[in-house]
Amino acid sequence: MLSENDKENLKKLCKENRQNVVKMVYNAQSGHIGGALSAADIMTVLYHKCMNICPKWTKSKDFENRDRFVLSKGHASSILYSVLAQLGYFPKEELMTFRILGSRLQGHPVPICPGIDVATGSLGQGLSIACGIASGLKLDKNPANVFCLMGDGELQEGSVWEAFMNGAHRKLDNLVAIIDRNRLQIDGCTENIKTLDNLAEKIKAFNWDVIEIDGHNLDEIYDAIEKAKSNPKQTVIIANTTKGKGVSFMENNAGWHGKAPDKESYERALAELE
Ligand SMILES: Cc1ncc(C[n+]2csc(CCOP(=O)(O)OP(=O)(O)O)c2C)c(N)n1
Repeated sequence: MLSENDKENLKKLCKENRQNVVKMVYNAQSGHIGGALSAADIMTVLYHKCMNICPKWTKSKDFENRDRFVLSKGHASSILYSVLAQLGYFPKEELMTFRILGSRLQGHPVPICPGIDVATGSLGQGLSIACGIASGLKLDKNPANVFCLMGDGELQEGSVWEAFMNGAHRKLDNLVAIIDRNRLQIDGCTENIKTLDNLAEKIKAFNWDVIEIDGHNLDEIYDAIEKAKSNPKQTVIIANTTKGKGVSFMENNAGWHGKAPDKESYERALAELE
């Protein structure tokens, strides 16, 4: 359980992260808002409360043993950059270089950016990469955990299921996969495009433990991640979320998947996030 103090701090950080996402995409006039806002609470709790990381660690035992993160839904990079800036991986001012040619904050994450280990964005690959990292860490007897955030539309890629099979075969109890179950993908509802329900049963059939939560409830996010970390079996957290969460006219609207706001929408969005 999070303390009341923790929760208050996290709420402020979540709010700042949502504001940053909107500002970055507006400033760049391109980027993915909906799936960044749906993942904002998950990313804030994960990075601020659950991961063993520190921007100051370099080439040390601590650095070797740091937890790893793979943003499989790489298009939601703005939320990852915002969290990394909060933690001090780079100055917050750099957020406004998002998607500008030559910036370290490219539209999809690349390891030239401090705090990022893996280039992602081609959907369907992240869980395989996370399985590889988790296998390597186990071989090295390294105690680090690996976290991988996936989109639900992304699960329609067959390679994800190959990775589920692999993770169970290799007994990767150091791997936690989190699914941002916002039920929308680029052009509509996941259930209309290629149904995923009953998702928990499907994943359990691949021999993973499943924890299902409200992905906007800070306590539930924290408890699920902590439980998954100590679970002696590979775990998937299905986080039920709302795409565009926090901005009423973006919520549950696939049209805001990858669209930049104009000045009026930008001002309305920021007013709602105040
Ligand atoms: C292999 C691949 N195909 C297509 C795309 C383009 N694309 C970017 S985001 C997206 C939709 C992803 O939906 P989902 O995984 O549900 O993400 P979320 O709704 O959380 O943003 C698509 C098709 C891509 N990045 N990679």
